[in-house]
Amino acid sequence: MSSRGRFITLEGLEGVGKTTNREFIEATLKSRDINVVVTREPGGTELGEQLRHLLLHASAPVSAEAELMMMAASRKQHTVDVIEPALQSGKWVLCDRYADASYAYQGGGRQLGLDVVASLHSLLTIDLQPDITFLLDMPIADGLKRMAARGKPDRIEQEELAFFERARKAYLQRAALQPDRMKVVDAGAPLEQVQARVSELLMQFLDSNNG
Ligand code: Z5A
Repeated sequence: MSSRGRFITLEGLEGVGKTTNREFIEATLKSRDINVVVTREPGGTELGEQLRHLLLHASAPVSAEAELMMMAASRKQHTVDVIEPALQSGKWVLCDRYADASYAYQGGGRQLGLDVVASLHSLLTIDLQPDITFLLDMPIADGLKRMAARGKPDRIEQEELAFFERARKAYLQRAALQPDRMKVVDAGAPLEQVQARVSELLMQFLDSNNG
């Protein structure tokens, strides 16, 4: 039987470079002959991608609670259908956002509170913890500037600055409580510097995980 794979996640606010660094991490893992499944949330399954579309483009109002439950529905399906089977078969999983995002955006940004997010995850037995999380962090205005070039913002991206400030604070508070898992990377630095730091942290992780 193959040993269980490792679960790596990327987190952070808009425009911090999750996609850019995800591609970099994927290439590094592949260069080490690690079989990696790359996926994202919300999304990652057919149902999840349909929920993603609704979450980002719903034309009717979406309550904070409904938003949290749709994120969780996507996460449950994704965990059961994609992430757990991959990890159990020995594959590694690299995921663009996972549960930490709900603590940041719905718990912090939408002000539902962290306990509500934790209770819902517990009710749905979403208890999988990433082995390492890269939290890409930078001032919000700079991230939004990077995103401005991308055209029309989606439903969540249209939120006011205070929403993103609360989400960032929740992310950083969570990282402070779990420093062994959540590695905060200064994402405002030039890309070469960001990737040098991501690479350093990834190498440490690989060395301690037989990668
Ligand atoms: N959401 C939620 O509320 N609750 C949840 O539980 C979950 C998600 C799971 C979708 O996320 C939305 O869902 C998101 C949170 C919410 N909403 N918002 N707002 P997403 O991950 O699909 O969307 P995103 O956060 O907007 O990410 P993104 O658009 O893919 O951006 P990114 O991946 O972080 O950045 P990037 O595409 O890699 O880089 C952006 C640009 O900056 C690009 O031109 C790069 O070339 C450039 N870049 C990257 N790094 C650098 C550096 N270091 N210097 C200069 N330029 C750089």
